[in-house]
Amino acid sequence: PAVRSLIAGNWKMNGLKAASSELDAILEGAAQLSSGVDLLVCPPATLIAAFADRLAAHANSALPVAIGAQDCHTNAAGAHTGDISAEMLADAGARTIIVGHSERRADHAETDAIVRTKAQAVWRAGLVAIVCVGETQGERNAGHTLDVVAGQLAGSLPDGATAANLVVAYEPVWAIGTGMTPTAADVEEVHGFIRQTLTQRFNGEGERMRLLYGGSVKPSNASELMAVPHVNGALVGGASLKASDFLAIAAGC
Ligand code: G2H
Repeated sequence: PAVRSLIAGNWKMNGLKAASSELDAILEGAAQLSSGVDLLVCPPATLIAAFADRLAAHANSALPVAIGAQDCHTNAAGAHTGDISAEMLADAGARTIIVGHSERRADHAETDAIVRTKAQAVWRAGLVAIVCVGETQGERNAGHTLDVVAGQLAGSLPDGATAANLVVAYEPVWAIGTGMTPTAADVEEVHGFIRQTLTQRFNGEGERMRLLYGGSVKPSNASELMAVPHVNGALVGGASLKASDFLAIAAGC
């Protein structure tokens, strides 16, 4: 089935208030994109409310752009110093939340069970979850890529996922921020496997879920990666910080 593409920018821990000029440039460029592409900008939490307000105030209210977040706590509120709930992010104007990024899994010891609970928290707040999976270099070298991805999908995705509430991002850990990318054939193998797994578990919904590739996506490699079967967009880190690069990636789908 035809699936709209999604180009999601994960700004990670980058961006001060002055970066709203990049958002403005993205909003201007978005009007020029083909109608089959949606854009998502996930700035640090400190900028979400301001970015959402800026998007809402834009003269063109039909822009295919949304603001998202990079993580959330599992609970809605409570004694969790420094944490932010999905409900708070929704209140600030986020429409989508990334959960289980490999940097969260590595830096904050997030297990599949935690990621699954976070995805449920995202849904509790009425938002869309982007759940990330992907193997390390060692796991790929050992020939375990599909086993690792299968385990992460089984453990990180809650029951009740639909094409409307879940996006899956395949991000090989060794390709993140390194400039190295898997070959198109490698991406096709993993995305085909993810599609098959999602369809077995979620039936027709799994056929229509958006599957993003992430890891060193940039304007020069985006069109080749986006043309791979079962790649429905990209999760872009470093290259999403510059509006012109982010828009060039979106133009390549
Ligand atoms: C992978 C990606 C965005 P980058 O983490 O999630 O980052 O494009 O910088 O490799």
